[in-house]
Amino acid sequence: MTGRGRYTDDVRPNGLLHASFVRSQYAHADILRIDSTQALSLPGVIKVFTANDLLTICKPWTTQFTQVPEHRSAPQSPLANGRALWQGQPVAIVIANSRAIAEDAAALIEIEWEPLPVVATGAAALAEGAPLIHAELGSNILFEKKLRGGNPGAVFSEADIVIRRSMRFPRLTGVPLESRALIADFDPTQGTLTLHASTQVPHQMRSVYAAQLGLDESRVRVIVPDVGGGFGIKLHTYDDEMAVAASSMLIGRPVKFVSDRFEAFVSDNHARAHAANAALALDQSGRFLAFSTDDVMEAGAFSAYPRSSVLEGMQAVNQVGAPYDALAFDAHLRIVFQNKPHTGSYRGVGQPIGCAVTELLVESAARAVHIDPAELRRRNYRSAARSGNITLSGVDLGGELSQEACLDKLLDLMNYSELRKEQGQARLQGRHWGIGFASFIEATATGPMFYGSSRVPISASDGCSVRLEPGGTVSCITSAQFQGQGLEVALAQIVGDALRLPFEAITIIHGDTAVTPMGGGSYASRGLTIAGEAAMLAAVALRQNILNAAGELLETSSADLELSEGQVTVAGTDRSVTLSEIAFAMHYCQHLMPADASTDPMVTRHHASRRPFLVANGIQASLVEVDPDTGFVRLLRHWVVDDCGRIVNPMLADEQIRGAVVQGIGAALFEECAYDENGQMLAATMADYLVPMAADMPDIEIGHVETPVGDTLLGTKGVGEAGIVGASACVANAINDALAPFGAEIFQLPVTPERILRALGRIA
Ligand code: SMO
Repeated sequence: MTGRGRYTDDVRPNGLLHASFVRSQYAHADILRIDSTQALSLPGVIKVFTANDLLTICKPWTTQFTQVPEHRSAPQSPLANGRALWQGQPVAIVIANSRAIAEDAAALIEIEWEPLPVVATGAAALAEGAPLIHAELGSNILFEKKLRGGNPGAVFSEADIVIRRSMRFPRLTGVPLESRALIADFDPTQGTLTLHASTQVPHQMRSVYAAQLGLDESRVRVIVPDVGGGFGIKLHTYDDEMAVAASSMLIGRPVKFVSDRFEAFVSDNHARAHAANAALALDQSGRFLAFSTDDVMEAGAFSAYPRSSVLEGMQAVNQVGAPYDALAFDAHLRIVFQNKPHTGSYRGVGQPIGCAVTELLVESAARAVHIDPAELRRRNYRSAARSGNITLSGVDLGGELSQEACLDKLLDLMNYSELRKEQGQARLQGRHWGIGFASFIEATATGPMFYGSSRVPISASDGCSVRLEPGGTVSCITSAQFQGQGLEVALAQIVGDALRLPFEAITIIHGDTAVTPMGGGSYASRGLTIAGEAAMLAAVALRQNILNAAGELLETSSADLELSEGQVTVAGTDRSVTLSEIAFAMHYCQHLMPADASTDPMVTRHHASRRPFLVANGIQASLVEVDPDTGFVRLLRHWVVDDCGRIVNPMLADEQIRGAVVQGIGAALFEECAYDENGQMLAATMADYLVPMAADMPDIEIGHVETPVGDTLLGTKGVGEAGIVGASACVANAINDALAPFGAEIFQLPVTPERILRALGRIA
């Protein structure tokens, strides 16, 4: 608001050059000839590079990890090498004195193309005789998995009722306000590469760049200025970014690339893109017996690097039915290549799909058995005491969930029974209100994602150094990476609390691999729980050092000392020493401290979660009004009750939930990376890819159930994705509830006015 933010694009090193890309206009085509003559003759153009130029210093990469051998991808280069595999794939990079010149020059590059048959959908990828995107892999299947629990065949065939629905969830993308941005600065005199990057994962990026460019990690430094949103888009390493780094190495000058909005839509990773045939078997009394899903997910042309395109699919199937007890489970997942941008992480990673598949089935079942949907959920919620911690799909929930407490709180918050009456009255007046629910679990605070695979440099831990400054304030240097969540506020609270200092006395430093401890960074709702625990451990250790030093100054045992705001006192006396006196002693009089006393003014601690994740849970509800003449949906109210363990900062927790709910509403009603059958994107502008607007959004009321995690100091679980996991399902259910009197149901997102009118039979 004061104009003092500093984003990657605001960084302007001396000698800076600018990059622009020529991107493939075709979804699938051979590149016969590239002619850069005219482009190179434009004044201000420094270089034009194509695939082979960069391959001299940048190795191709293949996404793989040893723990999932059935996952396959193909080698990818910074620039399309002889063949383009999606519309938007970078083919040539122009380096010039200004971005404008680089763009003008890019337009002068002539490319002769030989278009190839396009695989534009998941179904097309699996069709008999489909063109192969990577012939050497022998099929278009990137990953296939079958999961089974109990005896689903028998349970489904003997069940009283089976709800079967075919569901469609489109490609989405994260649309961070700040697009992807990178400045690569290779210094040939030092052999060092410095990157200013808009990323969620500085240490991962350092590792990946070093490996691909043949540099030692100690020669690569990633600095992250302010980040204007990441949402998972900024977890991956992109071919165009690697091309920028390679170009800087070849030229020996800094090169900046800032993605414009149009190229963001065809080069940022996409996500979701599921077609699922799903079923729920239940008996007449409404007891759930089995869930199944057969999910075909789009991967795009390559598996995202280095985190792959697999996690979205796995979580989309293994969370189906997770909140409920059942006897059997059956899932089939196929993730397939097609000529589109790769799919990868986007806030929630598959969980919004697992939730939607489950919860859309549950409310269809409620209508079929004429049981109130809240009551039907209550009857079927899983109980660890009864069923253990592990779901039929193999997800370890780690203990009892608090689903009934969340439901009770939600029904109270929304005044449910009253609301149902109002809904009935509204209907009498010709107003079609719908109420929908979605129970959800959220796998948070991801620890060891790939179980120590040496190939994937993703750390299960985060680290924090705390330093007592000479004046008695504290600096907190964290491996957490901020992208607008407000995590720095929560870390300052944690450190301040442990050291009895006011919030203002804590300075947070982050976002520089040369300065901070190493750690995983920000994704999977892990920042507070992993990096916050590290900060807590470091602050507790520094507190002990402060007491040790104070003990020397006061000539007493540290066990007799009490730390209060800005001073240490001998318990039960008025003898005290101020924190700045202690700090002075720790910094300038260390030589007077006994050599064997721990009085270091700076300590570092790391925290690694030993579990793959901590499972949070909650429930959402939505009230909508549907106009059956226009198909327009008005969002009236939205409620969330979430259990993310102990809450450190209620305002931040609530706003994380609200922001993510809004993104989930976007997926429910507006957003779709629409493509035609030639793999041409139809929605590559903000006028076509509709993100939710503030004025369209309902008030979002939030409640919490707090079940602290037992084995950490903080007791927190993640909260950053809870909102998006449940919101789409909940809004879609509310619309289906409004449409129920018409006998219409919709199982395709986004639920647009057109789809509503079609479901109502008002248009063909
Ligand atoms: S999609 Mo998140 O940044 O793990």
